[in-house]
Amino acid sequence: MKKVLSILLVLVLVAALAACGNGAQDTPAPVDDPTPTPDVAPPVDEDPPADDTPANDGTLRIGFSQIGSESDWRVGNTESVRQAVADAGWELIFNDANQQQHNQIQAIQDFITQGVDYIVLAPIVETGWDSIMMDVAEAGIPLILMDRSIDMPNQEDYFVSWVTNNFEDEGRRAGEWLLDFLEEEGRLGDDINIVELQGTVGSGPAIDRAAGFREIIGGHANLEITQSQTGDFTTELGMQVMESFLGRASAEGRPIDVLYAHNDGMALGAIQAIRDAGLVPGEDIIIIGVDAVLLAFEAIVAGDMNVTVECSPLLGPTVVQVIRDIEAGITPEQIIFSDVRVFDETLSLIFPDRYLSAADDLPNRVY
Ligand code: GYE
Repeated sequence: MKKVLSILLVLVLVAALAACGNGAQDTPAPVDDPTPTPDVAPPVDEDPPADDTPANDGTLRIGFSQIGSESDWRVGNTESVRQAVADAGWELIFNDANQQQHNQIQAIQDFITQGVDYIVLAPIVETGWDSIMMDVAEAGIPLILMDRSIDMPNQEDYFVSWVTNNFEDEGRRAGEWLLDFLEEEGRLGDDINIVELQGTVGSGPAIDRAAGFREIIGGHANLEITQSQTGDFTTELGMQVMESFLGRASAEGRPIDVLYAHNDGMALGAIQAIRDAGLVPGEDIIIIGVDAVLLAFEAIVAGDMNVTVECSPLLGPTVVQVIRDIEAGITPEQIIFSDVRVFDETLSLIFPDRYLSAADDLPNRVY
């Protein structure tokens, strides 16, 4: 059944591309949206087309289902897509799902009803997409997966390309940095208690960042993850959960040596909790974050945080390139990863080939 659907999707795409090639100039209306549909209620659209740009003048209409605005990373990601689509001169139909999967499913349903030309989806969690993905395939709308992963049978048949970062590698790089740092400090043989602030439960980056980190520290029995809980990728929960980690650590008499936070936002919240507990962040507790947001760079330069592993949210231009390729009849790559770089203010001075200086790169930060 799924194979049939995906073959159908491919056929529709081929037909659409062939039709474009046969006189796109004199038939400006998109082939899969030949008639205007004025009576269909549009979803929330914060980015209306310019007055002189009617909806079906040949301009591509891109439906973008975004997770929410839970972190600076996410805000930077939304901005990157908005800017890239605007630069291309296309129309963006944007929906913020407020961290709710059911809102994302509803938004995609609306995109199908509206007959958008492309759908861009940043899926909050990995599972639960089977039925809506089949609807998209049936509607013949190419879907580009951005940022997080999905997990369903034959998933690769349901998106034309996945523009993302390598979350497992990010976890590995965080683990490697910790080993190098402990070695440098002469503590690699000591008992080290690590607490972990996980991302949103069931999300690709939470699953993969946990796995990659464990893969690296797994060979060191003296490095133990003593507490691990989700902070849902938010600064507020990062602070609250760190408070409870600290409470339990002191009740059990097991001081915390390291915090591994799955994003910088949670690390920054945790820094506040550490201060409130009368400890010195970055010294009493080694703090590792992921994302490389501006505030983390400032915290590293100030000595409050030790390292951040970069995960670029600036995926908009790549998404636009994928759409351009499809429009030109070029098959885009199935998975497109960004580079992973690691920024600190200690090891980068000793191993400049492996780590980069946060102070040096601070002026270049755009999110
Ligand atoms: O690390 C976090 C955001 O999915 C990679 O989501 C993204 C993550 C990012 O909320 O800050």
